[in-house]
Amino acid sequence: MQKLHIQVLLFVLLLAVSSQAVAQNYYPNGKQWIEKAEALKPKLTETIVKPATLVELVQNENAFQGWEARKVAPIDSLYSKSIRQIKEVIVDLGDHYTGYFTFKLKTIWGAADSPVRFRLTFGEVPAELATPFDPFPGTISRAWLQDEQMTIMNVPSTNTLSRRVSCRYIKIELTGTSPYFDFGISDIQFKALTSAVKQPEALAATASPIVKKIDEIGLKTLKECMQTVYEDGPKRDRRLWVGDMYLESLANVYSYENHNLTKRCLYILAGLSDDEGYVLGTIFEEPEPHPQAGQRLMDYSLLYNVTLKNYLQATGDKVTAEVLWPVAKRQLDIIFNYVGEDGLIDYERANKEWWLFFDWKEGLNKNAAIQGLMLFVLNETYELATLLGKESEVVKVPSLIKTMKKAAMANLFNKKDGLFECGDDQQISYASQIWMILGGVLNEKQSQKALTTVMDTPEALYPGGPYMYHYFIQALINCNMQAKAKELLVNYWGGMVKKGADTFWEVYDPNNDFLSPYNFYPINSYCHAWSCTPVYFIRKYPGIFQQ
Ligand code: RAM
Repeated sequence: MQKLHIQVLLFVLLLAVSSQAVAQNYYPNGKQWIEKAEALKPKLTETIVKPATLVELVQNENAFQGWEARKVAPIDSLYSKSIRQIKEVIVDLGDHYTGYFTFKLKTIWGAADSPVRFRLTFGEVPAELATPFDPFPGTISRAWLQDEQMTIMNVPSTNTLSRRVSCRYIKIELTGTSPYFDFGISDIQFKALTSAVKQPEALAATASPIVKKIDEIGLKTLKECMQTVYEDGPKRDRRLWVGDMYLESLANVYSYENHNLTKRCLYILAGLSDDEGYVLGTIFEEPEPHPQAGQRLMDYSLLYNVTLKNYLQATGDKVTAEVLWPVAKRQLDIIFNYVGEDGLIDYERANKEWWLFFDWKEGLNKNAAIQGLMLFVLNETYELATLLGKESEVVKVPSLIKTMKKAAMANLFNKKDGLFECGDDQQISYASQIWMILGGVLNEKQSQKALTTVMDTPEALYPGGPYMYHYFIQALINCNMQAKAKELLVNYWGGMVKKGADTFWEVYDPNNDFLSPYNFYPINSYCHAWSCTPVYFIRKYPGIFQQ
């Protein structure tokens, strides 16, 4: 009896171990893919930036979030004085950078008989330095905020903060010193990092000044998010998210052309996909590449396929596309699993079992949006299959597209007003129209009507941030509303320019400077990947944006 028990136990153990081994290797080459990605890790370009000015923060109700940084003195006025006298100062790097902060301390008189201590705060925008961080009301980690205590044992010394930061402004506060010696700060340097090397071409001379400015800031935004992966934001979350990568890689094709970075990201996401072969929403690089386990984000998993297709078209690298094709094919199972015979997505179940993101927008019903996005992905994946000569592996896709379109029209489209509506309260949102248009459900005229009507419907839920604005502009272009696309791009991103953006923001609602998905606007990211896409539009469609 005892022996049997042990045998059963051993068998169960063996089963657990082997199923785990299987679980970790949904794709037999998963481990090699991670190695491949690691081999593609770019060496970052370093630029040393030396600040030229000191600023002060001035309250101004017309400035973004109520604060403006006003130049007060050249940097030498800091270097020539005692920091014990100054106590607190704000240094301006002159632009937004991502990297490492170094400064020197020099003795003025006496011998350092104690450590000295600073509080350093790094801000992407002025209000970040003017708003008290505590008591912290945010819903994500307080530690994202870039305030650091630095204790220095020796003067004179050269000191580098070990944390990589992302900022334009640096507040230096002296919080601990001794009365028995005096010292000053000198030689502040910021080592800026990026994997964007190429100098993108200049725009046509006919491009308007505001379009040029938007392009310039978009390029800057993308450049800083391009590190050893496409990060979402160099301040926060400093990691690869599929949706951000999708838009960054689009912009990259028309600017920095660092295709190896896209390749690396595609490999790493594939290698770190979950035990069922689904690409997870986000992964981390350190201390070693690992996924955020369980982060199933449906729209992002599906956009992996589109990124792969675009990568193939931009590079002609069939080898990579063929290697990763099984991953794309597997993502289609997400669609097959949630779409019923009738061609409609089981939204309730999808929404329960996955995170459907689409936008930071309170109350958005994503039923129509996910139906549209699935159609978009089916079309794009079928195109990928065609480019690879693999249509035979996805034979059911063309008919599924037809059924899903029909179902969308029959169940989610209100013929009377020409709009897609969803949810118990027949919610009307921009997101629903946009994604159905991108999914190819409406013809040109119907699309124009849907977009025009939704823009004339004050109660319609409008896009919550730049990520959805990207798809909005693409939808306008797809249905030939070129002038409107340009107007929207200029108004929306130009709105950030007018409010003083050095890089484009994660969150921007022209009606509310203080909006934050995390209940604390200073923790928003002000250099954010998904906000770089004007670069893509302006450069891909010069006829629309550069004339
Ligand atoms: C946030 C990040 C990122 C986005 C996800 C869904 O944490 O800002 O950009 O892709 O959410």
